[in-house]
Amino acid sequence: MKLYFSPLACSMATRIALYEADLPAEFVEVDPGTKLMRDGADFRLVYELGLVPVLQPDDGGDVLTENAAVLQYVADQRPEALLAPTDARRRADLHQWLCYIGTELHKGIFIPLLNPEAHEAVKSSARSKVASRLSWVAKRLEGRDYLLNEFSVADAYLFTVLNWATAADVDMTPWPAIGTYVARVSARKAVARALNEEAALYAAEVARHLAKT
Ligand SMILES: N[C@@H](CCC(=O)N[C@@H](CS)C(=O)NCC(=O)O)C(=O)O
Repeated sequence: MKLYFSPLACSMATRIALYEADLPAEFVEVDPGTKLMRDGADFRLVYELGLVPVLQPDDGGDVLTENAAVLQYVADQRPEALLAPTDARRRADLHQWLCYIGTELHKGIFIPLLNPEAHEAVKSSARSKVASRLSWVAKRLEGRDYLLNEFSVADAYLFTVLNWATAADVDMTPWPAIGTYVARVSARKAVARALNEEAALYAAEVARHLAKT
């Protein structure tokens, strides 16, 4: 498998899933600003929208896009890693959380707050949703270690998105259950490895941009 990713972007969830499942993969870095890969090739020739994650499965078929689809596909490549439930009801619970994270948190809150070009009205609308959307997550996590009790790809995605809180100026202190959860997830070996590697790649990406200015 080949994962097209940008450092510390939502694609980090798939790196976490790959490490959790101990699946071999090639990682291809995409600069989110220029849409170029490290060899200078245009990522938009891989996926015309220029969004990560993109996964090239080993089956020679089309690339796979969208976090919810990519994460479930990776989980299904190594069922014994138990990263996604197999029975229909529990798989629907997983799907529910992947959609919630993707729409209510990732796109609904964090993308507008992280976008320096977003109009203040857009940011203000995103800020107005923070308390309700994170309270719902915190309520779910009370008395549970992970969203579905056991670690799943939904936790890989939620952790990746919550990792943007400082950069987005989202204060998490009203939700101690989320703080405890983030500490629990970041203590996992696969998660710590993914985060350390992507933080180093992100720092290198920033340095390359600064060198050009
Ligand atoms: N709906 C897509 C969204 C993916 C997405 O927004 N990726 C961001 C990184 S977190 C990206 O590639 N942004 C670059 C851009 O907007 O040009 C999914 O869930 O996979």
